Amino acid sequence: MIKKLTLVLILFTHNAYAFMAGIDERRDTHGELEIIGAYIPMAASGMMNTGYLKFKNVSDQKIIFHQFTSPVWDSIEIHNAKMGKMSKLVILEKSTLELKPGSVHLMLIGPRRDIKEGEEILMIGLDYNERRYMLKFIVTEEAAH
Ligand SMILES: [Cu+2]
Repeated sequence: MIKKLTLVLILFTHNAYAFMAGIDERRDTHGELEIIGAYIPMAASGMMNTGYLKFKNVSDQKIIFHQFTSPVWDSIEIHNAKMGKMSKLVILEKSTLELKPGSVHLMLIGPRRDIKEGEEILMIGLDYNERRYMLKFIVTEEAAH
């Protein structure tokens, strides 16, 4: 029940944001991609932040991201488990893709300000059809070492 509520909230915020930002509604996602449990753990001092989440593509077409942006970082890279930069992120039709520690992740580079635990941070993912997907992350406590 809580998960359903969260999803509704994200969709509502998405539409409101799209409206405010003047994003072309025809390029909006219309719920074909679910964003589950997106989080950014606090990093140890001097370490870069990373973003994790699970994508669920409920549409019958693959979604290929090639860019992620956020007002909080200068750039966001898609990295594989060995910190190698990937040019794209493919989420096959009717399937899920999880970005998690020790695997594919988003590398958040060049922070423009400090972040704090419990904060919500927005990111925009851009796919090859130039469609924008809004991702909402929550900042969590630093992962145990
Ligand atoms: Cu990395």
